[in-house]
Amino acid sequence: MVVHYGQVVLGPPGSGKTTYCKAMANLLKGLGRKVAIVNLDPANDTLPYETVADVNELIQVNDVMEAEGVGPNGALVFCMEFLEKNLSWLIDKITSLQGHYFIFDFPGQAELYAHHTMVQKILAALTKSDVRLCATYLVDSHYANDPGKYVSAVLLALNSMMMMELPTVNVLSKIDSLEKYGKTTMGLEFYTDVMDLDYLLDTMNDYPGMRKYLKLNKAIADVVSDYSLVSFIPISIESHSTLLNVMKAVDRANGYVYGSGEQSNIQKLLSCAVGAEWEHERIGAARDEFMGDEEELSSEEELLEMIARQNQERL
Ligand SMILES: Nc1nc2c(ncn2[C@@H]2O[C@H](COP(=O)(O)OP(=O)(O)OP(=O)(O)O)[C@@H](O)[C@H]2O)c(=O)[nH]1
Ligand SMILES: [Mg+2]
Repeated sequence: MVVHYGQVVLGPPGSGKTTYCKAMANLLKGLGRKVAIVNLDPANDTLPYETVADVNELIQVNDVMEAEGVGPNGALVFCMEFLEKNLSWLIDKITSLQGHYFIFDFPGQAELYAHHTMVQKILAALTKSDVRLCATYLVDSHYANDPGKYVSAVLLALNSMMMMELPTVNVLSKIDSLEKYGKTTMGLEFYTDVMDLDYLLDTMNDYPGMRKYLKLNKAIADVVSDYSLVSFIPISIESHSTLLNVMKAVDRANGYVYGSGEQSNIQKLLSCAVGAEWEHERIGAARDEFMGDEEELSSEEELLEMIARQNQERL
């Protein structure tokens, strides 16, 4: 059976999933990959990208609302259940394409993931059909401006990792607008590396209404710290360097770096495989570009050209 590679893009409503799908697809296409986007969010009526499959071809939220007399959320759940029952539609579309890298745009509603199992079943069916997947879980970086929201967003990311049972790359999205909401209490790496959350809890007393939830937040923070699984890569769709960091992490997580034959340079392959990268490489671009740091930018254009050249040579 032919092996396919791809990523499923998850995260709360408005976290930037659809925008990321388009930006990541454009970046990968620029680097010479054959990219196919699949929209599995029935609520996405106008799409900014071209798809090879769109769940709206199978079922539409408005039709369900009318026929079943339910609201938009009920209709969304119905649509995803319908998709789960008609998975051959999706699998046929995927397996009919050769040599494509897939990006799946998913809905954000938490109840689909917390109270239902259809998304897990859809992902399990794709995995069974030899689609090697990584989940890219997006969290809006403006949560970093509010300790309570940040702690709950980290918990949601952890929950997604546990529920989806896929290798996951967590992403702090819209890092370019982080400081629009005011200076964060800690430096960027505190939020990307999910450092000692007790420091954040101490600052919660300064937020009106948060004091009474301190015990709850402490319990949540302890769960997150005990698992010690969540960390984030900061991105902005305006910055190729930050998207490249996510690409590298996802390529490692879903095995693309080992199986695609794209990385012709053995040194690059090894460094990608063992995760050897400096702290500056991972979050430095975001910090330098968007957090007012004055260090010089690395030449992202040169890097992009080098990868594109490698792909050209391989073809
Ligand atoms: N400043 C900034 N805005 C962004 C970025 N990425 C996405 N956005 C904006 O965030 C808003 C939500 O983006 P979407 O891509 O629709 O988010 P989504 O997660 O697909 O939303 P739902 O499908 O409703 O769950 C849009 O206004 C985007 O333009 C980014 O990197 N920087
Ligand atoms: Mg969307």
